[in-house]
Amino acid sequence: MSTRKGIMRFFPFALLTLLLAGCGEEGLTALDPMGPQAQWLFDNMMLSLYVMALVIIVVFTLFFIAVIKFRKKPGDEEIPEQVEGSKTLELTWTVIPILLLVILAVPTVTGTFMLADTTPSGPEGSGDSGEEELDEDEIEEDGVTIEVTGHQYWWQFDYEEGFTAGQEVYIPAEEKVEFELHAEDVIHSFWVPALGGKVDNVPGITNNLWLEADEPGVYQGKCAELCGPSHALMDFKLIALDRDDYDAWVEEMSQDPEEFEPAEDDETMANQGREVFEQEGCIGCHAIGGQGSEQGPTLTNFGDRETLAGYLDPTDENLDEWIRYPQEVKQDNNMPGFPDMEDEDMEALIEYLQGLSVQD
Ligand code: HEC
Ligand SMILES: [Cu+2]
Repeated sequence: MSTRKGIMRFFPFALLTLLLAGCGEEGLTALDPMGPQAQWLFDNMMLSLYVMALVIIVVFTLFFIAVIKFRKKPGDEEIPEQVEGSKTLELTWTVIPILLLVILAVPTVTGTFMLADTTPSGPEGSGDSGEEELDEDEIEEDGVTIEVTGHQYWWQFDYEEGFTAGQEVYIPAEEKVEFELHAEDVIHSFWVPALGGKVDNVPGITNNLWLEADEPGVYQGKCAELCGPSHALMDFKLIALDRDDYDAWVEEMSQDPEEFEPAEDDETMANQGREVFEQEGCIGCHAIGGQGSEQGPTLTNFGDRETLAGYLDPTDENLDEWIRYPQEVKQDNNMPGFPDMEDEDMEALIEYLQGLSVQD
């Protein structure tokens, strides 16, 4: 084999390496677990990897020993002694795989029950201390359950306190949080790789999932079920806050609708923007502070968004482009464009939307 051929043989592997390098999108990895569920998945993956590696090493070592030791040597003319059947060997290669399967099955089965119990933990955390049992009533009161609805191509999060958030789901850190998954139109899948496995959002069905973040932070989420032309852009964020900050956020989000209106002074840009928002019919699809329709993502805390439409930087320029030509930014999404909006109106509208914040 020429050197050149040798190199060509490795070409597919080189290509694969390049492809796999693409798997490094910021925060979208299950190999850096940031919560107990993700940790469990990771540990199980490593366990099965070790078991498989062990099997491969043992089998291939025996195979090569056999091939090398018993190959035909110069001068070997006679057929060697033929051995058939060996009870010891048969038993060995039956019992060892059974043991290996048990080693894999025990953590898998116990973990499956652990994953299936989606009861939220409340502020006590998920540590399974005996005391937790005693406080069960309290836990039910304090534990956080969030309804998640997948839409083409955005996410809606309904909280028990009665308010709605769009695109970004806030949870308290160090607590087991329950998610009830629904879909409005087609099947989507809710996935925060750093925190746990994905579970499908299926129209007409409620699926349950729990996740816990070990520490406060912003975690990248993604729709993991092909749901249409803009499926790949159906990203979201999971934002874990300390319990106190989370409680403060919930309180801000639950305020009366009037609290989200710009101050009374008619001259401000934000006030003009609010008028444009009503006149152009944005309010027919977007609610703010619970006021308006929820056909599109709620904009109550739009000014706090990490992204625009799930994946863009929320700059004024991007917002302008989005409002005028949403179909070019996110193909097939359900927002109509406003290409002819007056610059002055647009400026006021942007000012108003960017100012919608519930954080200091
Ligand atoms: C017919 C319903 C409809 C109307 C009218 C509408 N929108 Fe939307 N809007 C949507 C939908 C649906 C989305 C989600 C698109 C996606 O990401 O798939 C959206 C997304 C947005 C977003 C991004 C939200 C986020 O969280 O990133 C902004 C901002 C927005 N719209 C502003 C406006 C403004 C301003 C107007 C009025 C000028 C308006 N919309 C009119 C349906 C509508
Ligand atoms: Cu989707």
